Amino acid sequence: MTAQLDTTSFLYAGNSSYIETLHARYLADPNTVDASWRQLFEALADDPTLVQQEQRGPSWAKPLALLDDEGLLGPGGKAEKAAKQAATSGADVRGAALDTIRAAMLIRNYRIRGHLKANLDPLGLEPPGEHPELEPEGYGFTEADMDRPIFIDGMLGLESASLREIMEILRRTYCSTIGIEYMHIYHVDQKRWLQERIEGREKEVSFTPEGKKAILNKLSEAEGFERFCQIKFTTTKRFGLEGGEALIPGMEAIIKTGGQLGLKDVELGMPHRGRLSVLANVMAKPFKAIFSEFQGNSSVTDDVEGSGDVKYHLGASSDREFDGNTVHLSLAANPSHLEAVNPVVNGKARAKQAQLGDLDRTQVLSVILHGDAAFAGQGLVAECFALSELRGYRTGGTIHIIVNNQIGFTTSPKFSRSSPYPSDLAKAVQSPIFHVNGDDPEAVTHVCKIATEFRQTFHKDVVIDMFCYRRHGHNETDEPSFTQPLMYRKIATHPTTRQIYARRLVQEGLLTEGDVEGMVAGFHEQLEKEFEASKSYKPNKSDWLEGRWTGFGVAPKDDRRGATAVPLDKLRAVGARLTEVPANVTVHRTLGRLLAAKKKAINEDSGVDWATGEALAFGTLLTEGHPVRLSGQDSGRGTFSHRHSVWIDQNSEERFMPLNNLGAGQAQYEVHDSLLSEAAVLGFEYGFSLNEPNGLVLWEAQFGDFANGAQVIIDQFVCSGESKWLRMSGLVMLLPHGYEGMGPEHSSAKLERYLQLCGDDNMQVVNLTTPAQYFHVLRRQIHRPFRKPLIVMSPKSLLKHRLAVSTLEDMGPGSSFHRILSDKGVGVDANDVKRVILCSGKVYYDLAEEREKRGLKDTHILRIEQLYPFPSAKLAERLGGYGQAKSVVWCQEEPKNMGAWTHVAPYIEESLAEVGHKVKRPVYAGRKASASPATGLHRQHVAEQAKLVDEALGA
Ligand SMILES: Cc1ncc(C[n+]2csc(CCOP(=O)(O)OP(=O)(O)O)c2C)c(N)n1
Ligand SMILES: [Mg+2]
Repeated sequence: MTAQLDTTSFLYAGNSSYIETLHARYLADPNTVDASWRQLFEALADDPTLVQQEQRGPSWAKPLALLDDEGLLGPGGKAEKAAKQAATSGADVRGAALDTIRAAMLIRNYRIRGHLKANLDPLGLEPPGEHPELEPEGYGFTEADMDRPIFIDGMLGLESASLREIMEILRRTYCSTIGIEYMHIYHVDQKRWLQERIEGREKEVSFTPEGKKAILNKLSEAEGFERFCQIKFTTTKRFGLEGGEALIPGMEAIIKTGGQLGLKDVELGMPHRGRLSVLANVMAKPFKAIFSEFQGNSSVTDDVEGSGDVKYHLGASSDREFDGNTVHLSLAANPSHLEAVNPVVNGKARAKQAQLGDLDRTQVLSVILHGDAAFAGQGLVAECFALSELRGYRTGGTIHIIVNNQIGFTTSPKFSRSSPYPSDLAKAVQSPIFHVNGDDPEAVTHVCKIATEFRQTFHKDVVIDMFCYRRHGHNETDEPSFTQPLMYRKIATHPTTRQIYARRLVQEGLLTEGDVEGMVAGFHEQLEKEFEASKSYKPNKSDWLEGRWTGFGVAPKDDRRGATAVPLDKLRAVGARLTEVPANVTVHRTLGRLLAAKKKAINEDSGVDWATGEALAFGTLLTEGHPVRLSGQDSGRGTFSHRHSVWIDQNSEERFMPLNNLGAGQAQYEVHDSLLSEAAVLGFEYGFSLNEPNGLVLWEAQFGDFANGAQVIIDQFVCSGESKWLRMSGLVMLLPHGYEGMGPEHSSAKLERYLQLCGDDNMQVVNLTTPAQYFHVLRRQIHRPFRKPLIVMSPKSLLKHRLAVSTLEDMGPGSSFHRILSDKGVGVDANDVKRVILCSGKVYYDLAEEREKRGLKDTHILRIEQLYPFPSAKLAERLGGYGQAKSVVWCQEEPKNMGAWTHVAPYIEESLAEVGHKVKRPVYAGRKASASPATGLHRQHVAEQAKLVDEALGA
């Protein structure tokens, strides 16, 4: 289970921050890095871009240097050049310069606003309007000027051209069935690249006869598949693609072009619309398998458990080959919640890139499909754009395709978005946006190709906004004319994309009517055969636990401790590396003192604190070859200034990560201060964990209550993904929790919510009290042959509590995680115990300290460290040991309607019953039910806390 990543390879992308640290050190002084690294850095000296790429920030930096990218003004500018040329040939100098300036302005305005006049809507509901900035007259040109050559100095790929030709090229390039928005990009090189790719005399969309036939063929499949389903499964919802079939040849173009440009893997995410068509016609899922599912059969083999999901949510994977290039496609399973899968897909892509050593991120691409209404409305779209350029989360650019059918369920765009296009948010990260008319499949295929080339060249997000329509209602049984009667009257008589394109190819003389009909009939015949075969179809394998998941299995029913103990000398060695400041790093004075204290604690084994327990867990996993990735707001230092896993040199601000300096052969530690988002970051880490079972992946909330901003990821993926889609995840969520008088918003991580989500052995929820328990629970995530998400109520004040410390022995040989902890060496003989207090988390220390103060000897405290799966049998055994106890109390800090009370009470009753205890049920000691999790008044907090401790101790 300790599959080794090739983390020693220089090109292992997960090493990026490690490489970066080393590279920075090398630049400062080549002798400070190992000889093998030195050689590599020397070899890279000619092309240091790979290293720099990983170091650079987002691409919006320094825009001012890039103004006047047309080079129109000033000495050497186009205007001056035109004037000089005119002077040498004796022409009108002023007129020539003016012509050039006016033509350049005209060209520039087409580049900026040409899309407004483009023919994008297949239904033509709102014909493109006129715009003075796009008419030559607006620049003082008249009909008489049309044929005079104008010097344009390379614009449109031409030295000079007549106004007639300029207009012809501009209209074709910017106002045809393609409308491009890219002039919001600051980078001249990216704009130039696009201009050179699309502008000019021979840059029109053009396909070979084979290319055209392939497009028609794909359209015939897309249309034929939907029609066939409509006939055979008339009343079944499938959220068909009808009206947007050009998506299918478009996606083919992305995979094919990508394959030519080094792509090996595509991580796909998409909503309901057209999903079945994509599965069949892009991912090559057998039609008979799909038809079998339509008949109500399961998509997995009988031996697989799980609650299952509807067919338009399931994931899939396959290999496609184009021109000898094989590309692996993986479609993420997704919930109904539109756009929620986006960060998951990106996290999956990032993990794959790390595994392939895809440092420039051209081998793995995420492609995400969207509906127009969802893309404009869902906040996760904006969050993912915000992630897209950040060092810890970038994936080298996502290709977004909006299937813009100009409607969302029953809502028209004018009611569902405030921006002109659904794609406008993409401008924030300077993505080029290709609007395209879905009834021109050649144009769609063309922009998909360009978008892929752009992404592979510049490694940033690209958006394709395919205008189309939805032929039926929201689903096939829904009536659209209640709400959009005019649109649907138009659609009723509108020919299909395939019909339009077939007619075009017949008119071009490429095909006969007979050829076209043959294509349709041939495909229909194939589907009939598949339909017959579907009746007896049985899936022969479930794509569960394949690839990197090979060797994992269903979780056993035992205590699942895992082998988490670590030899003492190993703990000391890792501890020494973690507290040793290299001579060339100047740490902050306070940190220096802290490290010295930690060093002493480890050397003398005088009690390691929470952060050290965590660092030892991470460090030992890393040295065992398991990468660790932690992300969250301010996670590098830690919100409570406790983690310090990145040391910032006080003179240079260079970053030093002790966990990446443990020794040769270690795996990579990544810690990322995330952007200030919860949903996208949690989704990203969840996605990462889906593709990296051998790494420890953690997301940390700043305070636990902020996690509800990511509720959709928790509900739809973390807690139910395995059951719905047979996808395991070992993701850890760290949620600071505890009542410390900080007010309503920073006290509760809403433990009750997680406990309420528990069922079917879906995840683990813990509320721990010692660093050693934390150490083991983290290591346990990796050292067992299955994966389950782990929800940790992580501490705040316990981070520095004098009693919340552990010894190295607690982590050393023979030690392990305990689901229940009892007091050591406290009180009297078990038979004399009168009161058993059960609790979980930080309140234990309040209870224990007060018990000591009061000298209570007959009160025993049991800590339920793991709340789910609940350790019922173990608790029964423990309670049975206190047969003389007169009361059993559940004590919690949280109000009665929160915390663990309603979760634990029935379990405790069952355990008491099981051992025939004379106490039948636990007594509650805690805050009364309340609307807000905690009081904002400190004095009241203190009084409430004292009262609940008092009640628990039975004063
Ligand atoms: C987060 C979320 N809210 C609401 C819904 C319900 N819903 C399903 S489809 C849909 C309309 C989607 O419109 P659009 O994104 O344009 O996709 P289309 O169906 O037109 O392809 C809505 C509101 C949902 N699935 N997810
Ligand atoms: Mg829509």
